[in-house]
Amino acid sequence: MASATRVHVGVGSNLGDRVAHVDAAWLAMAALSSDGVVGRSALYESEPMGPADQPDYVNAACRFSTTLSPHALLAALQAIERREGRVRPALRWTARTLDLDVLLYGDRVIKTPDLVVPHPGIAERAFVLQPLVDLDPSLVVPGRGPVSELLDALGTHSLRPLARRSPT
Ligand code: A4P
Ligand code: MG
Repeated sequence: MASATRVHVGVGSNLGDRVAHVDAAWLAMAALSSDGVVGRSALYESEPMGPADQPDYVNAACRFSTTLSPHALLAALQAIERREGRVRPALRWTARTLDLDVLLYGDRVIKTPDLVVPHPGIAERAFVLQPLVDLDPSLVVPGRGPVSELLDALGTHSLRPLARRSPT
């Protein structure tokens, strides 16, 4: 059996029932996890980075171990996005029901036309770093440093913690 790699996935939504889309993504990722377990961070709300004429985002991060290759993981995440009604217009950074990004794939550095890991924006986005710190404060982004130090450099003023509807 292939050995499992620990991965971190960024989850974002700014259309429809945002928390429901994030919850659905967390549940769906259990099928990709080698032991069925998926850890998840708290939820955070923030203004959109990029075009401002769209609703605020809800962001979180998930962590699990998987035997899927990096590209198979990306394809599986895109299938979950489609199931949650994601439509991909030609324009980048438009509003979406669900966005799933491969933030980290173990300590691998991957640079292919359709998959770049660590995710390129990771060190500049508090809405990515704070959820990663929730999951694992000692986590290190290959080539960039510990998530806690990257977050300290940015600050968390742009984030609003969001309550879950029901305990998990
Ligand atoms: N791709 C390359 N590397 C990766 C990766 N590590 N994970 C490729 C996922 N996909 C990766 O993505 C475009 C292409 O990126 C994919 O086909 C894949 O092959 P997309 O999801 O179709 O488009 P996108 O999300 O609009 O573009 P992009 O550049 O991935 O944007 P980001 O970085 O996902 O940012 N503001 C707030 N507050 N919160 C957010 O979550 N998110 C975005 C989108 C903008 N503003 C935001 C937020
Ligand atoms: Mg994306």
